[in-house]
Amino acid sequence: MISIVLPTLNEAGNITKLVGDIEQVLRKNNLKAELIIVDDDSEDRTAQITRDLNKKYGNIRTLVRHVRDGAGAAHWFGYKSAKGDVVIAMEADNSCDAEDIPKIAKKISEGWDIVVASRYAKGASTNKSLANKAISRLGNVFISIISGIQISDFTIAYRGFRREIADKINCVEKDGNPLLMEFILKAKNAGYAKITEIPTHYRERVSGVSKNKLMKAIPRTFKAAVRISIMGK
Ligand SMILES: Nc1nc2c(ncn2[C@@H]2O[C@H](COP(=O)(O)OP(=O)(O)O)[C@@H](O)[C@H]2O)c(=O)[nH]1
Ligand SMILES: [Mg+2]
Repeated sequence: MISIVLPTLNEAGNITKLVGDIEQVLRKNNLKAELIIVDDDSEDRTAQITRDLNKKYGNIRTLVRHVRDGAGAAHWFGYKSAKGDVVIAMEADNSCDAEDIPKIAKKISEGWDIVVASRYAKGASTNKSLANKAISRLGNVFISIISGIQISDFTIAYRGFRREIADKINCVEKDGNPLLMEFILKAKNAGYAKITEIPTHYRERVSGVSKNKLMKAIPRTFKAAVRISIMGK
């Protein structure tokens, strides 16, 4: 079984379409999955909407946290709560293409430990602004060099991995980008070194607002990357 982890903070305008898209892809590809919504007590009734969606689909678990300590912490909580053998994490703002779910699952079943849906791999696309893309790409090249991991996107939420990795490592970062990077580097250090990527088509959210504070996230991501690569923790 696959556990699909979706952290949400005020995604009422996005979650119904996303869940519908995911359920359709699962059905079409004969995949068995649970959807784990990690909601940080959104004001816009996101949790209530997903509980209602469960009445229709029956495979959705809504977990509500009453701390708001970041998208990274929410992801980590979702990873740890997963019951499937394979975890696939996504953003909940319709920026990730659900059609990649079977491709990621297939790669894991072929023996890969982590499969990242990269915005920068050959054949991928993203509508990020040019400046934003340049900074992100440069940062990712740096992380790839210091970690020795040959992928092009360490800070994308969209990835699949073996569930057991979340038991073998301990992630401490709270913000989104640092945690997403930390997970991959610590997994490699713990021996889960079969890490690969597939190209994805990433579209920035149309509904709702971004909660990512890049000016804070960028230095934290670098600091954590250096710390993990050099000190191993
Ligand atoms: N549970 C939870 N989810 C969050 C939090 N911050 C962001 N998210 C979710 O994480 C995903 C990515 O966040 P987003 O704001 O789109 O960041 P961006 O894509 O980097 O601009 C979305 O699904 C958000 O709803 C948070 O503090 N708690
Ligand atoms: Mg987003």
